[in-house]
Order: sequence, then C-alpha cells, then structure tokens
Amino acid sequence: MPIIPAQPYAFEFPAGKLALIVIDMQRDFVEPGGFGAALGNDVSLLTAIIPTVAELIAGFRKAGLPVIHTREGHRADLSDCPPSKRARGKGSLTIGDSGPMGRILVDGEPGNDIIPELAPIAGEAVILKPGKGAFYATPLGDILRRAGVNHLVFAGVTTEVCVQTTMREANDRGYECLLAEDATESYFPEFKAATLAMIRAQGGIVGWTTPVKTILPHLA
Ligand code: TIU
Repeated sequence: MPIIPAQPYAFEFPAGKLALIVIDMQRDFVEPGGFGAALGNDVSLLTAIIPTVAELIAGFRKAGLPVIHTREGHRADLSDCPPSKRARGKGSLTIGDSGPMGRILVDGEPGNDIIPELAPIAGEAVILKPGKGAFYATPLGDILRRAGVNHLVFAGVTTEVCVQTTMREANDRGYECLLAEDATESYFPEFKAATLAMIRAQGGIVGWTTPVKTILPHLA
C-alpha cells in the first residue's frame, strides 16, 4: 500500500486505485465578472493556486490515474437551479443574467468553462453539477464505481463551499478523502484555515490534508 504522509496521520491507498477530483476551477469563480464576483467576492486570491493545481493534475496524468473535473453550472432554462439559489445574495447580477463572460453560471457560456491553464484532456470526465456537492444530481458515483476507486484526492475552489461539501458527501458514501492543502483556496483565508482544521480534527472526521509536493512522489 502506498502511504502519503498527511495530517492527522498517514493516508494509505491501494496501488493504482486513487483518483483526483478537481472542483470548479472555472472562470466563473476565478475571473472577474463571474458568479464568485457576482456574490461580492474578490476573486484575485484564487488565481494563485493555478500552478499548484496544474502540478497535481500533471502528476496524476503521468501516473495514469484518473483525473475528474467538475463545473458548477445550470441548464440554460435554469430548470435545475432552485429559485432560492438564484435569489441568494440580492446582487445586481445573479445566476442566468448576462455578465461580461456570458450568462452567469450557465452551462455552455464562456464564463462557465474550466480555466484554460487547467483544461481537461481527452478521456477525463467533466461533471456538470448544479449544487455545491459533486455527487448531488450527477453521475460521479457511477464513474468512480466503474473505475473501482475508493480513495480520492481533492483540489479546487472554494475550500469551505464546494470542496468541503463534496468531501462530506464522499464520506457518507464510504470514500477516503485527502485534500491537497495548497491546491485549494477560498475567498476568505480564515475559512480555508478553519476548513483544513475541521477536516482533520477528531482523528480525520472528514479526511486527511497534505501539500501537493508530499502527494506527488507517491503516485507512480
Ligand atoms: N461562493 C463560493 O465560495 N463557492 C461557490 O459558490 N461554489 C464553489 O465553491 N464552487
């Protein structure tokens, strides 16, 4: 069993049975004019992790391990967007409105794409998700079952919203979850720090955390 040093203790996984889930590294969250900005956030913090996420993705690709990307987005008719989500924030722009990168948080619009630096390659699954968790109303569980994978590494944004929600969903489905500490980010540094702490508290109640450079040598 490969063993990755981590907190609160080492993360073990069966050789060759590990997948990377990259959450919502899309223009709507990391560039001005998208959903993140429409909610009132300063998006500049999130761009800093792009090179580290790219390194992690490259490591999984080189090892021949699955890389799965997610995008938060809604159908053009917004039939999969609860009115409560659309109304939240009382911003001048909301989901479905026309912004500088097209309709905000709508599938197929330029702003909903994964950023070019982290573009998926042929053969990698891209999960379109209407919620914060990547298991809700998506085929993610089926994809992982078919791949025979029960151990997951997580990266992406934002740490305390879609990343943490997905890790908690994964927990309840029996997956072992490792969060790549420097390949995830929040608009709020204190929320990121609190999320890392709460994930690994109580003996790893949600999972494990460790930096990308600690993960990479154990993938091959
Ligand atoms: N607002 C915020 O921090 N996040 C989201 O709305 N979605 C994701 O985290 N992807």
